[in-house]
Amino acid sequence: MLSWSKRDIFLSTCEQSLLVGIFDADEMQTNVYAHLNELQSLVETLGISVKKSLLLTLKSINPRHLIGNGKVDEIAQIIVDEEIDLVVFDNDLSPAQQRNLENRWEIAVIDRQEIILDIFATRASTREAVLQVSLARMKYSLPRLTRAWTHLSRQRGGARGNRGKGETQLETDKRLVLNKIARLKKDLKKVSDQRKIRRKRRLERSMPSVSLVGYTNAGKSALLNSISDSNVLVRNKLFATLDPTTRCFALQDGRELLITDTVGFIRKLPHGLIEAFKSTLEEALHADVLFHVVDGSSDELDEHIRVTYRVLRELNAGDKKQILVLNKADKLNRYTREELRMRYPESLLVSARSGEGIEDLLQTLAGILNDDYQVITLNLPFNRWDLRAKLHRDSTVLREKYSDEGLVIAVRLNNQEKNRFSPYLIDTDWIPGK
Ligand SMILES: Nc1nc2c(ncn2[C@@H]2O[C@H](COP(=O)(O)OP(=O)(O)OP(=O)(O)O)[C@@H](O)[C@H]2O)c(=O)[nH]1
Ligand SMILES: [Mg+2]
Repeated sequence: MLSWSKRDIFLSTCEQSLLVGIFDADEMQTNVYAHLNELQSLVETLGISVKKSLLLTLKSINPRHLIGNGKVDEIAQIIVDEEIDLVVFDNDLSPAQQRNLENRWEIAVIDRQEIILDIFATRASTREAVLQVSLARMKYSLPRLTRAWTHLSRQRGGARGNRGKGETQLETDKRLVLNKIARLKKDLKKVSDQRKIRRKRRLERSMPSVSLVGYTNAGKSALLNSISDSNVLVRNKLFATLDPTTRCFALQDGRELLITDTVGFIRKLPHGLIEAFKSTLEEALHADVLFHVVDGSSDELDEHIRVTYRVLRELNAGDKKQILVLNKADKLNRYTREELRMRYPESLLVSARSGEGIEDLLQTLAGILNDDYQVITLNLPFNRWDLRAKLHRDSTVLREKYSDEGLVIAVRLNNQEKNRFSPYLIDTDWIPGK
């Protein structure tokens, strides 16, 4: 087994891969193909082309190689005939199975988890994301590393002295990785403390906010662009977004909102990565409303929605107010549109590309926010000009006029903010905005 840095270099030289998917006989054939197609996009995202895909059913699990000896030989032949230099399994491989297959085929063998970890590693752009991905990779490599060393030390011949040396080497190596994990955790804590301060500042503002969540490649970043006209990275590559990116935009009535993009979810997201991104996602989930974005043109729509709900529940955000947004409407014909409307009556059909449905989406959002944010009127005394400045900075001020005692100001606030300003609240029929 190769060490991680050597593995990185090695993987970057791989050109032609063979994909292997294993399915139960009772699994739907279409699902299995969709999963393998998804694995193909993941592998291609890393710049490795897919020469061939194999679907296998297993009568029983062979603990040594996962697949039976006959299949191991058959694949060995394909590797030679097709000049394959990388085999990727859709199923998880144990560290031992991975090593045994690599020894047998003499090329790199990796699983879906490792592919996802690698994609995250290449996409991480902020310091926090880089640290989080490194930590997840270290944790993934620890058991593999340990067993690899045990295996190597045994290979060294088994003389007593040698074995002792092997064990020392293993211990040293383990300690190095554990030290690195401890250091990464410490660095991460520092970075996330800083983020908490920023979040607190943001929460002190009463500006409403919305977060885009959903399966990878659904079009969240494209939708953010379309809504905020910003330049967030949009790519036809999975996981183009790793760090939440926040923009500000205004509704038609002038109300300003924050909109945050998040990292896409995926089937079988390695657990270490869910952990890693929890903190980053949690911040986004503090939003007033979630746009749950799905690729409406995907055959795997139902599964994508299910995966996203599951992750949201894991993040304790299952009950959050959300709008199901079926994106890529420009790719749908009349019949599919009708069918989707019947299957998901609560959803909105939009296209980030053509702009279709975006106005409806923003109006629905405004409706939800109206329930949370109210227009209230305050009478601020002249000696509290600081409060006026705060309202102008952090909320939407609709109108102001001078009165005998001070300034009458109509402003949109949520309940929490409203309580803060309750001493100055006045009941008036002065209609704001007119
Ligand atoms: N036809 C069509 N394509 C779209 C639409 N919205 C996005 N796309 C394409 O879908 C692909 C993925 O879009 P992104 O916005 O990067 O998707 P994402 O949900 O942010 O993906 P991750 O960041 O990986 O989670 C890109 O090739 C977009 O151009 C749309 O409304 N119509
Ligand atoms: Mg994105």
